Amino acid sequence: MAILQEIYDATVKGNYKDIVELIKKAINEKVPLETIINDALSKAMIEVGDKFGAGELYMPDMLLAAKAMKEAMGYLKPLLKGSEHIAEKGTIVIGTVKGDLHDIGKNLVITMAEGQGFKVMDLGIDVDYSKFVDAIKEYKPNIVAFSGLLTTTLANIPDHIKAIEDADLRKGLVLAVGGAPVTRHFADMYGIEIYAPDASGAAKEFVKAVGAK
Ligand code: B1M
Repeated sequence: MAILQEIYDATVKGNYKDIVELIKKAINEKVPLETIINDALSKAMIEVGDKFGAGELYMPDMLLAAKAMKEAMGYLKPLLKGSEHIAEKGTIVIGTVKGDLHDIGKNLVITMAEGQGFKVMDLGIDVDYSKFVDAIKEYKPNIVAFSGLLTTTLANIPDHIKAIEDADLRKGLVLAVGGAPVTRHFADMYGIEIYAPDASGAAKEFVKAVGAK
């Protein structure tokens, strides 16, 4: 579909000024919102990452692409929110792991989870272990979700879990993890109940975990 290619190209080029108009055009052409996110925006970010990894794009390019993605998500978020009549399914505490500043995927997970009726407490990026512990005490969530994009800082996951265990808060809590380098195997290694490769998959797993429909 030509419009999806246009959105893809605009994201790769970091053309944040035109991105919303292109998305409006796609919506007019009846392209489903999830197709716009998964097949154009997210795939474009993968290409940006690959080109960065190969030395064909630089940090400012990656920042511009992220800005385009954020503009796009800012417009799409209200449209993705579910009906206000959805019953509240539970509470999720989410954050990007310590040392990691990536938040676009996490924010997408939040949007999808809210769309499914969850109350989501967003702790932001580079979240210290103690912040998760404090948030669990304060909000008493059903699920605690970690987002991580860097292989290096995902190595902090066991310390995040240890902090929760040391505070005697692990029992009854469902843990979730996701992010580009994360796999089911990684989640299993640390006894993390939920792994999902993308935001809609994560929202579905959250619903299953609280036993709701
Ligand atoms: Co960075 N970065 N980055 N970056 N960046 C990656 C991740 C990288 C793969 C690029 C590359 O080199 N090929 C690489 C990591 C390599 C690795 O460790 N494996 C990398 C690097 C190296 C870095 C720096 C170290 C670069 C440097 O300084 N030399 C630096 C790190 C800074 C830090 O965090 N301390 C850095 C910085 C940045 C920017 C600030 C420029 C920017 C982030 C802006 C922001 O987030 N506000 C940025 C970007 C944009 C990227 C890429 C290009 C795109 C990430 C993105 O937003 N994707 C990325 C390349 C890539 O991932 N292939 C890259 C779109 C988003 C929708 O996808 O976040 O994967 P994603 O989320 C998905 C799923 O993963 C899942 O759902 C989402 C989709 O539905 N998901 C979950 C995410 N969280 C979940 C939680 C769940 C479930 C699912 O809970 C259960």
